[in-house]
Amino acid sequence: MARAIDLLAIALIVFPSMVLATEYVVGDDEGWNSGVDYYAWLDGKTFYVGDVLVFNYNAGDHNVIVVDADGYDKCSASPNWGSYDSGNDVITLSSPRDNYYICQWHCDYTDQKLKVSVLQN
Ligand SMILES: [Cu+2]
Repeated sequence: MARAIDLLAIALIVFPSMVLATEYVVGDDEGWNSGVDYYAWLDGKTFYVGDVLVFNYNAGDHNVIVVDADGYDKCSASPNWGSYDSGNDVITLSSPRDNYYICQWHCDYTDQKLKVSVLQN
């Protein structure tokens, strides 16, 4: 019986992150591009630690820079906490906090930026 309870406890700890992790394609079919309404895309979504964001775009046309709240507000790529430019960038949401992503070329002019708040699961 004790062993069964141990296994249940382990399952409850492990399953949320391993089995229930969700992969989100940012912008769905529209991808990571200028002119996409990312506020609308975020609507109704809740993100948890372990979930994955996929940024799809034509490499060379855009990029993904991880910034802080200030960089997000000002469309500034400084501080740069990570940058991606493959056109198929896969980012795991690894901790419960707010994450900020901008395209350094189109953040200002077309609002190509994304704030993802991540909850502990
Ligand atoms: Cu762009």
